[in-house]
Amino acid sequence: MKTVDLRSDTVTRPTKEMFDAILKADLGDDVLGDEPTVQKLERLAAEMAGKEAAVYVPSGTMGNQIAICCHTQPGDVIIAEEEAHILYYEVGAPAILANVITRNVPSIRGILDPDEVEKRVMQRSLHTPGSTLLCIENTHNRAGGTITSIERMKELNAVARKHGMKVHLDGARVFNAAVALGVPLTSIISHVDSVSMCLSKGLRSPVGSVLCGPTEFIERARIWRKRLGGGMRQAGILAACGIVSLTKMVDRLAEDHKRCRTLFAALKDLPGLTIDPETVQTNILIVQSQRPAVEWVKALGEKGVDFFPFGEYRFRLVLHADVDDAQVERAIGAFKLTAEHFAKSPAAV
Ligand code: TLP
Repeated sequence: MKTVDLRSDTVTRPTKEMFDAILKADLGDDVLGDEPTVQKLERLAAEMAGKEAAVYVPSGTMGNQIAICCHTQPGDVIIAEEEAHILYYEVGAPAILANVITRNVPSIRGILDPDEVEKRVMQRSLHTPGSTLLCIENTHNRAGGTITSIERMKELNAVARKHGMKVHLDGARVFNAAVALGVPLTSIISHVDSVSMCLSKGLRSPVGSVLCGPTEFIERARIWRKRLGGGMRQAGILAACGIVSLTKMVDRLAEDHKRCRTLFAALKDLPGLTIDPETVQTNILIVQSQRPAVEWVKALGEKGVDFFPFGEYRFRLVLHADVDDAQVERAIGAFKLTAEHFAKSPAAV
């Protein structure tokens, strides 16, 4: 039986429509600037984001890091939530590529508090570096797919503006936020200067993200992409999938959110597990466990359900298009059996 793969929404396989689009794609050389399918994707992404321009990049990490490089000068300060992907999972790239220092903001459920942000703003002086960029992550991965509201985006933007800072949105899953809130994407993105949006998570593309922003910013981003080795030649093969992602895959994210709620309802009262209901907003469940998370991962893995630990007593379950209702039921069954088994055999102290 097929494994129920709840490790990440990055694991989705391209759809038949994507394979068909690949076969039909007009191709050129994107490094030479004549890739029609990449250009089509970039125009579409910019239009959907309500920004002047967009550049197609191989990954969300590259989109974020290029944005930081373009918005800052070496020695500047960037401010981000303390468990933001940019700080937590990009292997120290802001220090290495943009040569910036970071001020990390603790938060409740991944949602930045404007006052806490403002406390960490530094004015450039003979003695101190200047803060030039605020990074927001919406939805927030490590907090459990939590949404920063439009109102909060507006407030954060106001703090950044007040101090002459730009705002970059790690919008790897910003479509999940828009679908869950039932609002147009632009109502979230209009409060930031740049956004990186992933096509290869819930939107099912095999590869790629789009970085969107003002024309002049995107021209500099293209130079950074080349510098980092992210220039791709007949990238229309991949961009063709990206176009399917943006035109056909957005609305279906609601199904992942619904299945996430189903899983939450079944797991929340199991012995040995707790889930903060306030974090159940999109397609990610963060579960606290009394026993070490690795024990749950191992036990469930033996029953054909895969996921990652997200801390010593914390694990993450991610819903996506390649997990259907029947697989959710199988996962629930496996969790129930494991919880019963663990309840009968107390953890070694
Ligand atoms: N996140 C991955 C892992 O790196 C944790 C995942 O499985 O969720 N921003 C956010 C908020 C992300 O969650 C991710 C990927 C990225 C950026 C980076 O995207 P890629 O993997 O395309 O570089």
